[in-house]
Amino acid sequence: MLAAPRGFCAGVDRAIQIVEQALTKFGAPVYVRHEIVHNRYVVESLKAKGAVFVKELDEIPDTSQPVIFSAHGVAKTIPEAAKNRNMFVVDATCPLVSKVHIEAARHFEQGREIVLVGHAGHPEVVGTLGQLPPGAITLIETADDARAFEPRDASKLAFITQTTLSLDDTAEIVGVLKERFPGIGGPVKEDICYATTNRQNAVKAIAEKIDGLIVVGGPKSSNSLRLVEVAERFGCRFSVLVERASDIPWEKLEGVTSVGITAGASAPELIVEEVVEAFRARYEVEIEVVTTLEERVVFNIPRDVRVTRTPAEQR
Ligand code: 0O3
Ligand code: SF4
Repeated sequence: MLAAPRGFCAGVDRAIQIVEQALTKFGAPVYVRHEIVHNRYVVESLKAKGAVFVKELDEIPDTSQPVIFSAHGVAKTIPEAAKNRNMFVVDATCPLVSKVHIEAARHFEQGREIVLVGHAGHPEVVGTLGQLPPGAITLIETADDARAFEPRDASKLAFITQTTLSLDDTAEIVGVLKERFPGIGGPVKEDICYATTNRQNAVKAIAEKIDGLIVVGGPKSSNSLRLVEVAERFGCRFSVLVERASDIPWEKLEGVTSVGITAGASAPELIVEEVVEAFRARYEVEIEVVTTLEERVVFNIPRDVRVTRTPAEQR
């Protein structure tokens, strides 16, 4: 069973297009801070076209070539450092991550203490925490953290979340916060994006009908890891993350008759096809696509790097 929606979301598609179009427009090298998205195949393909990936800006020589920030977003200090070095910055932060940054700034201006629900050390969390001065945002990771959290003033509190979290875990954490602090400000539910939501729901829709789930995605990809968890929690006998077809643990598939396949928001469909082909090489395969919803979200490419016209401009 092929879950749908799966694979690239609008933010990932936009981020990859930004690198590709920057390469077309300005030639190589184009510098990218952090993996543009958490997928080795995507990163290696862009490297082969002339993208140079760095961890930090100080690894980049003085240059007038584009410097691209990854889809996960960056702390305020990063564009400041780039400006000091007169870098030509193109920001590939997903607009739905930027939206959370704007919410954080708004709460801060209104004098609220902010709780961020997310995973410590993840680049999106580092970027969101770095939107405001140290101490303005407290990170909480679990429902127990939410139970233990002591605000400075419970009447001036707000929450925001990472975009790629588990819907169920986050509902529990937000539930604890709302119960303890009924006046807490924040989004209606959380800041988990449409793509994360739809991919988790698509897995839930097939979980009871399959013996196990293969999730195509990178080991650092938060949204992909959440898909593995969803299948485990909804009763699949096994649920595994694979970067390529060669990672499929065939020994776990003994006696299995029905397998689900999905892909995280940063995983190319080409690898889903590679996985399906690997099954065809070993089994007689019958494919059923289970579509829970059609996605139509598209984000524009920044003008600075755009070589193709937007759909609106083509009209
Ligand atoms: O945030 P996550 O680890 O899931 O990142 P990926 O795998 O690169 O997918 C894109 C999602 C993103 C940029 C943040 O929402
Ligand atoms: Fe944007 Fe969601 Fe995709 Fe992240 S997973 S890049 S927030 S659309």
